[in-house]
Amino acid sequence: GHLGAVLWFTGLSGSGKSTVAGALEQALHALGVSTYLLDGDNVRHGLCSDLGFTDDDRRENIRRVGEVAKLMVDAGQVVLTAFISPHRAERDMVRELLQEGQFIEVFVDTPLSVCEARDPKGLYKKARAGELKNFTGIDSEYQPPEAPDVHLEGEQLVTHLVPQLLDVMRRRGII
Ligand code: GGZ
Repeated sequence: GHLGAVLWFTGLSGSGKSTVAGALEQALHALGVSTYLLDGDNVRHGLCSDLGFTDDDRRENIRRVGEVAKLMVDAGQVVLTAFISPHRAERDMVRELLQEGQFIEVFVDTPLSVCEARDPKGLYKKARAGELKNFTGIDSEYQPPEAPDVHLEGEQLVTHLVPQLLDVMRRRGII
């Protein structure tokens, strides 16, 4: 069996949060661990479809995701979340919602220059052109974690990053 926990991925748009979380999810499934991945794709179209990207809206987005993650952890799930979650205060708020050891903050540390070069959806280009306002890293702040539980070098391959995460989960007795 396994214990409920949240692996909270934070990082810039294009940093690789969803990619790493998705690869971890595959590895966990192979071990028989039941998981759920929360990200913008399944949250911002439904639960948070009324929210945009002002500081207040991002705060409310993260608050709701935190509360949902807490319910899922109570149900024994391993929850993976992939949101920019740019503010320390909100990430700390989610940490406070959960029991000691149930919240694992994973910083996907990919330099802005690399995220911008990747620009998979062309959003950085739009932000630089002034067509997209409040874009994280351009004209909206990203506050990097000061003491993340896991600090990933986001430029490395997922095949290298996933084992690091599995190790942390084993050491914490989650799997
Ligand atoms: C940042 C934005 C913005 C702005 C749209 N700023 O790379 P993506 O496209 O797929 O992921 C980004 C996603 C960020 O949503 P989150 O819910 O993770 O943000 S937060 O945690 O701050 O609430 C990006 C897209 O939405 N996107 N506009 N202005 N990212």
